[in-house]
Amino acid sequence: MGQDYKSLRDYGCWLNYDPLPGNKYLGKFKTVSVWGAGSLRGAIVSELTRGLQGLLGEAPELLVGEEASVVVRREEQGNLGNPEGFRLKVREQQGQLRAVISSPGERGLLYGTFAFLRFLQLGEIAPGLDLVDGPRTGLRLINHWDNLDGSVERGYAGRSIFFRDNQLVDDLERVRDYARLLASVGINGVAVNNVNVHKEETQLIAAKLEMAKTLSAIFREYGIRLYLSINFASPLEFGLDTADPLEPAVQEWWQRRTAEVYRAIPDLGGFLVKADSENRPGPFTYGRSHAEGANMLARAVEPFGGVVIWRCFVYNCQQDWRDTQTDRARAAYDHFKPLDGQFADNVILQIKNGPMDFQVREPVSPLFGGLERTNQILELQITQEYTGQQRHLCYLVPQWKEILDFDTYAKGPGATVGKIVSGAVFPMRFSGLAGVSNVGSDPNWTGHTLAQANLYGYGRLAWDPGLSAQRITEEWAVLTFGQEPEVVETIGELLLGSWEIYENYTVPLGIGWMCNPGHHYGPSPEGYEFSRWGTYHRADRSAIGVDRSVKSGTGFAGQYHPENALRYESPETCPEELLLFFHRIPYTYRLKSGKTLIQHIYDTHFRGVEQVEEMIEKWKGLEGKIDAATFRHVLQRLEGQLVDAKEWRDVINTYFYRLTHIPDDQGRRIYP
Ligand code: GCV
Repeated sequence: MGQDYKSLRDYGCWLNYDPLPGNKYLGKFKTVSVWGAGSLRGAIVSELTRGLQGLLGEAPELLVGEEASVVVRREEQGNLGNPEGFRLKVREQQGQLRAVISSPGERGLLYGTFAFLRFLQLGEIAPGLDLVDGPRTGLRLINHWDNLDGSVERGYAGRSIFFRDNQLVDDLERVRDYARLLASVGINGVAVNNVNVHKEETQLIAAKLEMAKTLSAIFREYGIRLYLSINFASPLEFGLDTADPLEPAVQEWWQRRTAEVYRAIPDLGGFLVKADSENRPGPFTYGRSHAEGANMLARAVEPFGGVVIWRCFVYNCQQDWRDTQTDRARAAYDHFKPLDGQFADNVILQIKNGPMDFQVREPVSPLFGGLERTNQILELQITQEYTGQQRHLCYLVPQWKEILDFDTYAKGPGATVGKIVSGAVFPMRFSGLAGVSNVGSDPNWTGHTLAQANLYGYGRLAWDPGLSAQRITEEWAVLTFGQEPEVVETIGELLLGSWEIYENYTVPLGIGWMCNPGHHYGPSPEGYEFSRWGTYHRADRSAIGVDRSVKSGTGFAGQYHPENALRYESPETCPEELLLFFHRIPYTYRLKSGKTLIQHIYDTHFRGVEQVEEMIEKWKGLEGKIDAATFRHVLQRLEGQLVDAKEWRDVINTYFYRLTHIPDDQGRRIYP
């Protein structure tokens, strides 16, 4: 593909800087000066130039003095403290607006610059504005599952933007554009290679280190640190006969290799590790604990200020479906809770939001609130593996908000996940979020243009988990499509309703996993029922669901603090959207709505399809009001979504009808 696509609107995402209509800022902000921004000066100056030129029609003049109408300057003083935070002050002086963006750190200046341009587009720059803002979290990371051959595991937007044929792509300019997008929402770290690290990828810390170095230099221009996923058993690939973390030769090997890596990339964030997980090697092979494994690596990166990010996605992926005692949901907590307090202080546990694997609905992982003495970050999946693969519109910010707002009761009421990952509940050296990237080489980055909102929303929530879904959505819609209220409102409605709609026509009440094995697209009610992955719903003709209560089930509910444990323990108090996650329920059970369980399943599936039809009508109302190519592209995706939603509806309804022989009380069409 040539470079032409770069001029496409959708390539610009939320940084297109279209001219502001009827502009109250016209003739303002014609001069800028930038002080003390160090290595980020280039990015800041270029952003202000691009932004102001685009929005106000005139490139600002760069001044050296402090007389400019936009001043960006380093300021040690003040109430900020956080070098990633900033203060944005706007005054009126002799009829002229003057904006001062200050921060004790270079990154803070960059984030303040992006915020200034954002507020301009939202119309919120006004005399008297005095805003102090800063990230609530320290680590705001993106994880790529990109392989060196250019494929992307669970990627739905083309090929890798970094790698091709085991080399870097030719177009590194695109990586720079990507770094800019990420920095605009405050991302400060990127792991560029897949957590499933194979032979070729291992070379990123050896023969192919130069590739990592090149990428790190580009990201550095935007204040983003590079992280590398590593294979725990790497020493085996370099001639050692063991990867035992307690073996001195292994420790030395890692120390030497790590020193080499840091010689090339002195500000490398650190290593990301998937160990003893889905057939990846780990310390269990040597009878060692995960603390022993992680701490060995932590000692290697420690002299360089690096961290080890250790994933908690550890479970038995060779389970026998006949075994009803083992419960995958329990696994992460059972493995890691006993190790709380044993990890080095530069080890960070990365915990998926739920106990299973990014299903459309899961309870929050009980490790949040369970781990009190361990650095931890929340892993979210921006790429829509189980949520429509960027062919369906499924805006995940409302889901992430529910997760972040979930009260763990770890220290009485108020210990939400958002506060835990902000380091506000337990003292932690490191905290934050990691999101699995939804980006690829497609011209619009994310396959579905509206999936850009998930990337934007992830960044904004990682910056401040307290932001509302409403606010984030409105920001994204204005920045991407302009201020026209009807457009902003319609897009907001479409996005904010889409997760629930997706849930309606796919899997009900927290049951999960009714998708096709392997690629995970489309319905297959028993696709994961007799497999090794620990993913069972155990539907028979009278009931469905897994009893995870303490009293009569697997005991998973007991992994939560008592307030939640008690709520989940009984079907009467369990939140209904999670009913089948925690309980085995007869189809004739009456939900709070008065409907039977089976009728609820039928109704939500019929309703879900109608809702997709309504989305299409709403979208059609935008014709002529937004970019024509974007309009057509999204319409096409929505039409495809409708076809697939009908497939989901019919397969799921038929499956349950055939099992139960209970007819739909509305007499709608179900295939016998
Ligand atoms: C990177 C799920 C996905 C895998 C992924 C894994 C993980 O199982 O299907 O593709 O592997 O999660 O998070 O490690």
